[in-house]
Amino acid sequence: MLETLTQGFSAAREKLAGVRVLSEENIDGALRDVRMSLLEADVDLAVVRDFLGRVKERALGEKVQTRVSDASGRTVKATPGQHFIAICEQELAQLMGPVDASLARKRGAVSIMLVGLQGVGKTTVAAKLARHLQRQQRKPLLVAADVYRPAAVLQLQRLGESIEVPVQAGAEGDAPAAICAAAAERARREGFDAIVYDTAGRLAIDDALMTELDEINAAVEPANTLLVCDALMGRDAVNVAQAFAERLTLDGVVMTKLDGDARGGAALAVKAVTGVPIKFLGTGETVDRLEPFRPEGLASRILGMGDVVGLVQDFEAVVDEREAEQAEQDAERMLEGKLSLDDFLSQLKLIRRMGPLKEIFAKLPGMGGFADQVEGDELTKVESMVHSMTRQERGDPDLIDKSRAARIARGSGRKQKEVRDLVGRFLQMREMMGQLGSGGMLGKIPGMGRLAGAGGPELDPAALLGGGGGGGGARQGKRSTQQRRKKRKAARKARKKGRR
Ligand SMILES: Nc1nc2c(ncn2[C@@H]2O[C@H](COP(=O)(O)OP(=O)(O)OP(=O)(O)O)[C@@H](O)[C@H]2O)c(=O)[nH]1
Ligand SMILES: [Mg+2]
Repeated sequence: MLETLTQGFSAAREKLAGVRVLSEENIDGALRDVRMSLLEADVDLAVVRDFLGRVKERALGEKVQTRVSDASGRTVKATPGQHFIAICEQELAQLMGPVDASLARKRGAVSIMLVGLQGVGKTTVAAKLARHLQRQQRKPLLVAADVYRPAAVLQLQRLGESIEVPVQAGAEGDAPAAICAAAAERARREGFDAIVYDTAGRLAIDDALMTELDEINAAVEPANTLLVCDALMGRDAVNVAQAFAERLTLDGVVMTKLDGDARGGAALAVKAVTGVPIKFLGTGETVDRLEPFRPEGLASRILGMGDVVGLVQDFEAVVDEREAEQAEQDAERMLEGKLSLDDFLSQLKLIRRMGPLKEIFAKLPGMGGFADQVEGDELTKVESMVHSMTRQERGDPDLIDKSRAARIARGSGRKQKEVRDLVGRFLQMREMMGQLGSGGMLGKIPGMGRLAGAGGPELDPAALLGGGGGGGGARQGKRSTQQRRKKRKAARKARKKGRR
């Protein structure tokens, strides 16, 4: 996802690595790489020109502060290269934002009409949104208003079944607007407080399509009209969005298939060109692969700095309170270099529930390379090997010599080499964790700042720019995680009190 852009910014960062002052010359050099990657990512030309102009102007015009306070108030050194990247991060976020990913309501109910060309993911998004609304304690109704493809209704019904959301469809010959009006009526009658209308797609924008959407619009007056766009379409997605925006009042865009696209230019340019903000990202085929859009998060990911706030949100979506506490304790032990193979296994299992590992690691600064090692059946293999170890070995894998490895391999039905690889990988990871613990990235992980020893934390770009604009995502996350932790503590106390 978005690798093309990340490569461009990495190249720029490298070019500026040893630079003492930002000059027109070295900025131009760095921006050349950025320009190339933006164009390769299929970002609209005018948007590219604008973006580069703004970054250059700021990079030249702003005095580079070499000493700034980081999130914890410590004074740290900043380099001109870091300053440049911080400007890029803010400008990227600005380009895509501001975004309010919440959904509008009418008379207390959330209603959403989904529109878009054929095959972009409308039906999938309908189910994903229903799931999203369910998570917010709403009771959604799905409406199949695609009357042209017989399979379309079936598709939505299957999706609805999988998340236990009822699907309203019409009888043969019903007009889409009539189906939607009947569904709206049923929603009111039966107490549904959210409704999602899945409409038909066309190969191109034509009058018949627009008239049909106008009719549905007039019949049910949805509180939200969202355009579904396919990231794979690149710049075409932006053109389509423009055309829809000219005919319909759009409240937002859902950008789908971001998982299948290395370029991501559409995500960057759609707001700048059409004025319509992205509200959600679709990052996979299954119903839980929908993310409320956070421009700062995407900007940070594009710059190769991960998206720790997004990661924490993913994490909190899948774990309960007890697991969150456990994970926090594990993390503390990890950083003290006390990670055992048991901890490792339970962490892996927890992480697996958060979604495809490639994506999770993409949100962790510098961890992208680890994904393949734990993908697929690997987890089951790891599990069987760990279970064949003695308690002592799990706690102290350094003990595992050749003869122990042979025994573990026999016990788990794996090869000796696999056992050795696992131990090697584990030790490598533990070492990495140790390095993280002594400063660096952990300063930026919400709730872990205090664990990041004396090694001088990495810079939060927002700190460089006085915290204004789009940066500072990580710090926001830190604050809210601490708040949540406090809340959990308070809740525990209250429960204890109640039992007495
Ligand atoms: N990888 C990936 N695939 C997606 C995503 N969203 C949808 N798809 C796939 O894209 C294909 C089309 O999705 P649909 O939801 O049927 O698209 P649609 O817009 O309803 O299509 P029509 O009703 O024919 O216009 C399906 O195979 C989906 O599984 C996504 O975010 N990532
Ligand atoms: Mg469909």
